[in-house]
Amino acid sequence: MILYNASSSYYSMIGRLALLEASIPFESKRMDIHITKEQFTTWYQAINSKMTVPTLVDCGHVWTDSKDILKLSANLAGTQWSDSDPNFLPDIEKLVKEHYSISIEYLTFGKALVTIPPLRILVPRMLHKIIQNLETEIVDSSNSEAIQAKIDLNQKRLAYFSEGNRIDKLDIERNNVLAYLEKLPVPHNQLFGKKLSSVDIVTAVLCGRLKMIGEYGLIQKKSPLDRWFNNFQMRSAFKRADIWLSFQPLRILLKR
Ligand SMILES: N[C@@H](CCC(=O)N[C@@H](CS)C(=O)NCC(=O)O)C(=O)O
Repeated sequence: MILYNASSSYYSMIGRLALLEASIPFESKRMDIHITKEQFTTWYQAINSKMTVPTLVDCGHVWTDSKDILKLSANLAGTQWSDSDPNFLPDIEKLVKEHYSISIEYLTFGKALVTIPPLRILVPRMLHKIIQNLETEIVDSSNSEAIQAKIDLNQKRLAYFSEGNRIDKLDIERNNVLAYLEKLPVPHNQLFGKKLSSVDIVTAVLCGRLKMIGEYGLIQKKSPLDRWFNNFQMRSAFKRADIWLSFQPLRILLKR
């Protein structure tokens, strides 16, 4: 299996962690989605028309969403994960769905724009440029529907990041995270019993993101969830999955 992923990408982290925790061997192909923007290349569009990471490829089979990579990992992990327990599965599925309704992008960039003023000019400029390039590309592309969807998405991002009150919008995202965290079961070893579950995977990546953007304070110190995350960070798969706990701009510049 080949996992096309970007080191700093939240959903790539879910893909990496899920596969590693399920002991599924894969080859990692690191993508540069920030500087050369490899997600827009023709060769990558042929693999994933949505132009997002992660993408998992296995002998002609392609998974273009971290949700699907997570599901596949849970299936292949079988009884090693709590997802295989029918008593847990409905709650696991509900929480995974709730996790995916949090806008990680608005949370991450929203926080960055509040704390790093030059980004208030740079991010809209970068989005304008992406839209312009996509508008040129759409003219003779066979992937025009997906490119149009990407243009629309970037217009939406542009509006979000240039209009309204930044602090109020960040507060909305913080509240969404809090609402999710409050729904989690109190961890006993893992979140659903002794075994790992899909909810542990997405929550570990979410906690990592909160650390990275300086919002880990949303989790009470020494609470069961804080203890659970501290233990989770000791896991070998967590370390190998390269979950960013701090922002590493040099790696972005060096495309690693
Ligand atoms: N629903 C998708 C979302 C993937 C996604 O938005 N990935 C971001 C990186 S975290 C991306 O590829 N961004 C590049 C872009 O939109 O141009 C998933 O879970 O895989």
